[in-house]
Amino acid sequence: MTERDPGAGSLPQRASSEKLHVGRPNIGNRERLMARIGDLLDRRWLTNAGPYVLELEARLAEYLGVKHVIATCNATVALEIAIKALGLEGEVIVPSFTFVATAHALQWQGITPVFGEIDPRTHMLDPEHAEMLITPRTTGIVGVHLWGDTCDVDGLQAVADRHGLTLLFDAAHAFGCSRKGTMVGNFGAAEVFSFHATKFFNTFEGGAIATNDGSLAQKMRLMKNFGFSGYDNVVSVGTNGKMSEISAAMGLTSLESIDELIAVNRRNYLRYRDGLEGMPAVRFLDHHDERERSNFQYIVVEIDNALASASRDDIMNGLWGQNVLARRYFYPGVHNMEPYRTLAPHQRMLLPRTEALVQRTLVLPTGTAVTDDDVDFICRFIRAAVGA
Ligand code: T4K
Repeated sequence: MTERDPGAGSLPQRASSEKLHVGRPNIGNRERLMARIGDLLDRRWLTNAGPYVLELEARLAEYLGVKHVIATCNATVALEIAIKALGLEGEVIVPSFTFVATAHALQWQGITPVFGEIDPRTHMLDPEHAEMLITPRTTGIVGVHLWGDTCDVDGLQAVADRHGLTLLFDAAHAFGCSRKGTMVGNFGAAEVFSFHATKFFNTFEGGAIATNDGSLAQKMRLMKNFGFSGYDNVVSVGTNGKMSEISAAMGLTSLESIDELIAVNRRNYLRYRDGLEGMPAVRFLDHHDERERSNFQYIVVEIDNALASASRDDIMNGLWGQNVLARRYFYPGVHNMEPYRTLAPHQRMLLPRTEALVQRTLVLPTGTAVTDDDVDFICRFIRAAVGA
């Protein structure tokens, strides 16, 4: 802690030594999961469009109200497949304030990610700034929904339409969320979900692509299975993006508990919001809107380093000292990571809002492994640390 800090001695101490994580996996009904695992072992059908994967795809399509869902091994490969199937090339505009996979999925196939600024209110891509970045080489925009909220879908769609660009969404954080009453999964040309262990709805590793475009869905289905259209018949370039049966078994089990998982997240979210209110140095990212659905899967605060007695990093280190493993997602911004930092060093100068935001954000633990007492402790700790 720095000299601005009120002193570790005056900060609350946590009694438990159990670690609290951002992204501690939620586990649904274990008996149902074990029964499904027993079944898949008995069937000796472990992957390659097995019955659980097909059932999960159908249930997800129903839940999202979307025509096609393609289950995948993770969201990164799903993004790569969608980008390839949509024929993106040249330059594609993405926010820098995202998990590095969004940009890597482009760079991996020789496409230049061009980093757009965020709207400081929502932390998501600002359509006006995105429009300023369009060049003759631009073919698309990848919008990213963050924190259980949705980005400015209408604004980005308008920019894409004006310039004949393809719009894809990284919806890794937005499974179970809606915008203007429509579930995420229905926007743009396609949307990609992550079902990684750290997501509130998980399949161990996994992801899915949702789209209402039948021919795009067919293309992506082929691509995720090496381009095979039946035995011995390869009709396109492809990769191995398949979800395994054990992952689908976890997904089906998680889906049965989804309402309870969201209810727990929502309760934690509201408790954090109450516990952190009234501190000028702390902004709780409040995206709660009764008219919309959210998964409430991330608790995000911004610490005003000038107003607080301790900086964001001091507070994070202090929390780690109490076994509360808060995270500073998405520090230091993708444009400051390799290879982007070296390929385009000037981007730093062009993204002042993102540069400021990565110094302020702190993501706090939530989910079924976090108790009311844990939330109360974390709020008390932050209040004491900022000197409120
Ligand atoms: N787009 C966006 C916007 C994303 O956020 C992500 C992934 C993707 C795309 C790509 O999706 P995938 O290809 O992964 O499906 C974690 C996750 O690995 C990553 O999936 C996620 N975003 C990102 C936001 O968070 P790390 O590097 O922070 O993971 P790690 O290992 O530090 O784990 C986070 C915390 O969770 C730790 O405190 C430990 C805890 N944990 C983790 C695992 C795996 C557990 O308690 N149990 C576990 O099994 O990236």
